[in-house]
Amino acid sequence: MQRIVVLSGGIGGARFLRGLRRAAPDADVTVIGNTGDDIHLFGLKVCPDLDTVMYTLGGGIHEEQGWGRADETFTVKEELAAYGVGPEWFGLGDRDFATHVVRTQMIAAGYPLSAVTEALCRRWEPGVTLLPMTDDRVETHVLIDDGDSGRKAVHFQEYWVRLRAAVPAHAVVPVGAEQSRPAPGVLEAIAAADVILFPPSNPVVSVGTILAVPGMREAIADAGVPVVGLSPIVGDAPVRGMADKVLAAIGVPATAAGVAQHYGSGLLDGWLVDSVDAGAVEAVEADGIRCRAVPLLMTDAAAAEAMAREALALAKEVGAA
Ligand code: FO1
Repeated sequence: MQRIVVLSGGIGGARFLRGLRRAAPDADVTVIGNTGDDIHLFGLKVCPDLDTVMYTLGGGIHEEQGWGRADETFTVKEELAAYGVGPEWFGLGDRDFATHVVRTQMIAAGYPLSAVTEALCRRWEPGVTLLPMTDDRVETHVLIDDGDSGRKAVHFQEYWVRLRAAVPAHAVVPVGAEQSRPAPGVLEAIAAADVILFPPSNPVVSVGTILAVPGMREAIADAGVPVVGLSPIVGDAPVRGMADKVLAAIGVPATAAGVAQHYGSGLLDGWLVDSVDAGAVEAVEADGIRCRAVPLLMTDAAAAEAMAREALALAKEVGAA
């Protein structure tokens, strides 16, 4: 059985994984999920990227929105607001709240996040093994302007959701990453993998944060198996979200080739760019990364499945080389 490891953020990663499950229904898929987006709100631990993967693969996601639950209501949020308790800018729905209550209760009882995630997945049956990148607390902060001359760090969700990434990001810092350790099963899954995939997730705040966990990069490089990524940038703009804003913060051009070069040939063996970026293939290959141009817009599950097939085909090709 083919063992596939995927480093995933939220919406883009989750939709790609749905395609991968269709493309390789018999594969043993382990997802290493970003937890740098996690936030504590109302005394509860919220893990947006883990939940987005879990709900998307488990059939509970709000399809159009890409995050949160389908058929959601917001009574608890409204009641909290009536008490003057915020933040109001983060949309936590009633159904979603239940997930965070269970998670927080289990963590308070002493269970690590990896065990909690496993327990939550027992309900959702995502068809993959979903592991948080770490059980330790890592929180992505973004450095923005404050007043005339100062700067301040805000939580990634405040930058992303409240500020809609509309202000310049001067730095992106995964606070706590340096001291974190990969969660149980993460290094083992990488070492046992036949293929490692980087879905079209945010290269800075999703895949980049996972790679910031000590030991992760080395484990991937040492696995000695094909590592193939898919560009989240199509035609010089992010497919979703505001990846260009955080790429600027780390000085990486928001282009399909720029992201491949940022990961580098030390990590990546293969890279898929969208057909409109076919002109980037030569530059990526010149950097020692095998590159193909294929359609990369996940307009529906069939398109995501086709992308996953292309990624596995490229992995096979670089593996045979
Ligand atoms: N994204 C938004 O744009 N607005 C929201 O109010 C919001 C709430 C939210 C609640 C739970 C959850 O799991 C995700 C949520 N997201 C929301 C998505 C999230 O902010 C980001 O898209 C991811 O963290 C980036 O991967």
